[in-house]
Amino acid sequence: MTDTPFHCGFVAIVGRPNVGKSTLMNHLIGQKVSITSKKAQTTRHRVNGIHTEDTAQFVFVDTPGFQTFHKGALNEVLNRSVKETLSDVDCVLFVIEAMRWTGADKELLPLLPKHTPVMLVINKLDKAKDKQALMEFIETVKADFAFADVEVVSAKHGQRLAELLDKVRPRLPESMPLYPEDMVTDKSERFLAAEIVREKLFRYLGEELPYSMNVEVEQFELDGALRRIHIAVLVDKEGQKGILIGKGGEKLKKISTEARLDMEKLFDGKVYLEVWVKVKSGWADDVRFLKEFGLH
Ligand SMILES: Nc1nc2c(ncn2[C@@H]2O[C@H](COP(=O)(O)OP(=O)(O)OP(=O)(O)O)[C@@H](O)[C@H]2O)c(=O)[nH]1
Ligand SMILES: [Mg+2]
Repeated sequence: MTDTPFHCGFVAIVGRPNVGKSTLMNHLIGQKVSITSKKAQTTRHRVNGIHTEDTAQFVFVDTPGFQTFHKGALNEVLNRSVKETLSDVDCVLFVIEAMRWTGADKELLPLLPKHTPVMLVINKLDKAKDKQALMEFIETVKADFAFADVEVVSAKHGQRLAELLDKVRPRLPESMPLYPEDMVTDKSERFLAAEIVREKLFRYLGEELPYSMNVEVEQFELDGALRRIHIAVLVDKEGQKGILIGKGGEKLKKISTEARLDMEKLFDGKVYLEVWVKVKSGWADDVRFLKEFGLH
């Protein structure tokens, strides 16, 4: 019998906002550890998602969508996070949307590493109805960069993810696993709890509002099998507080209930969750404040 060597390595997932990077990572690891939404720039923190097989361990690094169109302290911090990730991985998944090869995608090409394999991952395959047009689209994109490989997937519908893993696996270096086999993320439950609340803000509030809010865990306690979690949502202005709370407290209640259900699923146990709102002004452009939240 020959011993198959174990492979383990880091795989960065990068791309412009909203192409489906976080959805892809969640489906690759089979658990929802990175938040997703229809709005661009949902992801603000790097999140590692771990997928372990008999002979390989993939450590995916989900990154914030890279963009330079809107300047500001927050974007600079997010973009730096992407650049740092790219310098230190074994393989890169460069994600784009099927049939959309935009200026914002191309902007990222100069940042891609030269000595690390970069795979082109064309997501949202379910939206591309015309096969011939898709083939031509792939050729157009391939002409712009020396990709190590190409795969077409639908993250949301779990299509062709096994094929993608097959292409990434041989790129991982020979190494012992870095994490226990049942571990799906390196992030703490405390971090994940705050992220889940942030996801609900993105899902249930209007276009602009969630970007000016932040979320802070004020208490996280284990009481037997029960987790007691208190979370504050920090808003810029008094008026935003009213919108978030909603008529008769309905909106905040919906947000907390959905967040609690997601936490119970992810933590596999009962959660007692309290969410409240605090006013804090001017955070979006205050780098010092971003640092307090570990975003630097
Ligand atoms: N139709 C379709 N939609 C998808 C697919 N994958 C992701 N989406 C949707 O695309 C939107 C963005 O998904 P995210 O995973 O949050 O995208 P992201 O690239 O992580 O975005 P940022 O974190 O903002 O950069 C969500 O509404 C997803 O449901 C897919 O395969 N097909
Ligand atoms: Mg994301």
